This record gives sequence, C-alpha cells and structure tokens, in this order.
Amino acid sequence: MTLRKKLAWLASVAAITSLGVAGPATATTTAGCILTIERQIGSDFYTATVGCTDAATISAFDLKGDDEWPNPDDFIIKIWGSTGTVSGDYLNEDVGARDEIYAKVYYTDFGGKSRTANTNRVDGYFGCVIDPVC
Ligand SMILES: [Ca+2]
Ligand SMILES: [Ca+2]
Repeated sequence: MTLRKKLAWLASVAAITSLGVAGPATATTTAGCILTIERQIGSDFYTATVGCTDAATISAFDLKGDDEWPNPDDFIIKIWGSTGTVSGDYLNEDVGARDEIYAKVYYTDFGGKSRTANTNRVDGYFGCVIDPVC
C-alpha cells in the first residue's frame, strides 16, 4: 500500500468511525405559544385561548390579523389573561375572504422574566353576520 493509498484508507476509516459514533440528533425543546379559537355553540362568538410552554403567568394577548406585505397586520383586540370571548365580526379581518388570526402573548416565564411571543396562526372564515363569505 502506497502512502497515498494508506492515507485514503485512513480517511475512509475515520469517516466511517465518525459516522458510527455520531448519535441521533439531539432534540431541542423550543418554547412556544399556541392559540386556539373555538366557536361558542349557537352564536357568532368565539373563545380565544393562548398557552405557552414556558409561561408561569400570562398577563394578556393581542389578537392580530395576518396580512401579506405591504399591508401591516391588523390589531383586533387585547384580551387580559389567557382566555376571552370575541365576536366573529372582530375576527373577520378580511371581509369577503379567509381570515388569518394569530396572537402576540405577554407573559412571565418561570424565571420571572417578562416575555412576548407570537403564536401559531388560526385560519378561518369568521363574522358570518356581516360577511357572506364565512
Ligand atoms: Ca389577513
Ligand atoms: Ca373574512
């Protein structure tokens, strides 16, 4: 075996060895906040609730309507605490089209730090009273 071949062989062994000792990808826990919006039976009102994995207390959240650039996102309403009732008309941020709702959550984490985080987006057709597309 020439020196060049030995080096190539060593390199391939090293590559195989490093593959062999490489463990599975470590799972990283990402703190996050989730928004749910549920229709109250027999009405056009909805219960909006947020929860965050790293929140000790949730002081408030802003419901917002996601809009594409260049339009800024719509501010809908501020709700104190982690849950509240909202009219479907408020959630109807795009009249005649689908609505894209998310929340900006204000909370304190388990270390006592004040934090804000955006939630997932809940898409739907809200506001059947004034919007024929719902
Ligand atoms: Ca929108
Ligand atoms: Ca709409």
